[in-house]
Amino acid sequence: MTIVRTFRKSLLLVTSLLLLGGPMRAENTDMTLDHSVDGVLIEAAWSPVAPPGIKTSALYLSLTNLGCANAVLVSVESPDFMHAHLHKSSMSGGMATMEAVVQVEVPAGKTAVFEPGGLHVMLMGAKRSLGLGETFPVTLGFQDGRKISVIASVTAPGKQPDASEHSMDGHDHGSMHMN
Ligand SMILES: [Cu+2]
Repeated sequence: MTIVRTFRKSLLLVTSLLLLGGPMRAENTDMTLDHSVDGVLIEAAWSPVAPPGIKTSALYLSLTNLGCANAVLVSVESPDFMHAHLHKSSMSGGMATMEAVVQVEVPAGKTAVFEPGGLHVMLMGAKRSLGLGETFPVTLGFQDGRKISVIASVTAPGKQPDASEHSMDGHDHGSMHMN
């Protein structure tokens, strides 16, 4: 990667994503959760339901870059939350920590997976309570100015839509990544 990184120190991390997936995925039939615009495919945007009264939640998804150049995710926003930030969780010495991430670079042909224990979008200041099964819009902003909007589903705690008993969440091609 040739991009010069200027935020090496401090808590801010510039993350170059390595890929958890193998070959590019087959076309997905789940129209309610997938969105492909300008060569970026967002799949399975999901957010575990927050406990009553809690206005902070996390958003997970997978982002596949179908284009020929790096896709660099720099912002996330939702009309249902005051703030949304890119974060990365990790374990160090048995302690879970979380850091802000300035941007997420996804090389051409690769998939970045946002999942519990790793990359996620921190959603803060919910403007309404979002119950199980509800959805909310999220817009992803890229360095080149592209904006991609997707609909995220509120799922049972810790559950990806894939793992849900909900029939509309019909991923059946084994796209979950096991650690
Ligand atoms: Cu976080």
